[in-house]
Amino acid sequence: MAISTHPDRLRAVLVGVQLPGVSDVEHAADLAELRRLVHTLGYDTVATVSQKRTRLATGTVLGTGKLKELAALTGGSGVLTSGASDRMSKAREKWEAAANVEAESEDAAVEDESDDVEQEDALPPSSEEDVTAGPRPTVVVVDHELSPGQLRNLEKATGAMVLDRAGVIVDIFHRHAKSHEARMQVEIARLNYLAPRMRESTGGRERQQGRGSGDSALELDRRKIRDRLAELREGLAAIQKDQEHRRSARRDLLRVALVGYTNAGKSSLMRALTGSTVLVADQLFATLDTTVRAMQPETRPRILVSDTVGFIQKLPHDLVASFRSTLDEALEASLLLYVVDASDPTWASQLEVTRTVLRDIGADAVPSKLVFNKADRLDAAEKDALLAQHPDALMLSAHLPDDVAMLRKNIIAFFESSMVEADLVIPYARQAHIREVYEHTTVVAQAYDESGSRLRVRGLPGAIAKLTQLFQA
Ligand SMILES: Nc1nc2c(ncn2[C@@H]2O[C@H](COP(=O)(O)OP(=O)(O)OP(=O)(O)O)[C@@H](O)[C@H]2O)c(=O)[nH]1
Ligand SMILES: [Mg+2]
Repeated sequence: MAISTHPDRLRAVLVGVQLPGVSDVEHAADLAELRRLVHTLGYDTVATVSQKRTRLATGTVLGTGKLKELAALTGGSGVLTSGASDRMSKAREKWEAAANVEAESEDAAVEDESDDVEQEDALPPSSEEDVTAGPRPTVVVVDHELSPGQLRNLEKATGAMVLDRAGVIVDIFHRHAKSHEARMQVEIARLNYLAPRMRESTGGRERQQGRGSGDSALELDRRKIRDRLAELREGLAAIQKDQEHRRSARRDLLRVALVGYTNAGKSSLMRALTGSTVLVADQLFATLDTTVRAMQPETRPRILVSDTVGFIQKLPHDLVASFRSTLDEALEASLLLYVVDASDPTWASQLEVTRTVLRDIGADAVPSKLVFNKADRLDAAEKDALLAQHPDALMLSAHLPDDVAMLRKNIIAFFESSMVEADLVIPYARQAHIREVYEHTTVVAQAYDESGSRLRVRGLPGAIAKLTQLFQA
């Protein structure tokens, strides 16, 4: 799979429509998040075009007046006549070349929007933006899912490359995926995202002229995608079977998973708890691979910690589905730590996104603890207010060793509370298996008699039942 080679620091304009039921604050937060996503992709946001509407306009998302305003920034015509340029923008050419997508053109249906003019309350642009300095922006990023037709219409009217939120996320995933498995998962999501956007191009003139029938060329592309998807799914299934194996071997171990919104600090806590060197970065979706490590210093029995991919609002469904191993990791943990960036004013809605995704896969039955991270950025009053609201939550900073020690104690206490004590008799002939006892339990006392060694152990009921069975056999 080709690696995207985005030109450095293209200039982008963000487009958002504030729909009914979305407050000004929420809308601003959505756009701020999109700006961070776009930044992660390596683009600078130089302007934001935002509009209040009762619904998204079918043809271009924006109303006619706002579309003109947008086009004035990018240097496009701002109109959707069939005479508008069909040529791809330079930025899209590069993007599509990097993405291995066929260059296409089309005459998407242009819808009449005359009845669609509504209030056009522009939100004040953020102060960081300066559209007048430097070259014109060549990328338009829309904070909504666009149909393939809307995307093409917007490209025609603006002369810029247009991406929607899902496209941005898919692209970040594509660039950050490291392991073989994550790369396969991302490619599946990416092909699923791209396939319908190719479908719309049936009948493109250039295509028909250049390659014979547009339909058959498209059919060929579609078949290629279908074949590749089948191949990827097969490969992924094989990897996942392998992983299931490993996971089932870990089933009786003590496992805690760090879950939460992207950038909450999961990997930072993973590092602090396990001494591992997983990537920590002030980026969205820094982590796309699930990592499992033993908590350090090691406990008896060992406690395994998993770092997982972060969530985000409006995460394309295919992407969620493709990160199955992260979700499985969460499902099989005995304890979920919901990590929240307490310094982010939108932490509550971020937590809700995490809860919803995990509820959808049935992981809400797993015992969990709320962890307010980045507490070093809060003052005492802010911390007190949060704890008053959530008395059971832990308030800490991944950067403070004392706080991490406190979290560690809490994790250990959680497992302690679900452990039971039992006696195991290990016949002398079976001493080779004693290692497994130490792996899964804490040995409280040990004695020897004629039947073998007698161990008083503490462990999870499931692990003790298995060991008892092992030594009775
Ligand atoms: N001030 C402060 N910054 C933190 C804390 N924990 C993490 N950070 C910073 O927050 C950013 C994101 O941290 P990560 O640990 O990569 O977050 P993550 O949840 O793994 O993010 P993704 O992998 O992108 O989902 C980094 O710049 C960290 O240094 C904290 O307790 N205090
Ligand atoms: Mg991470």
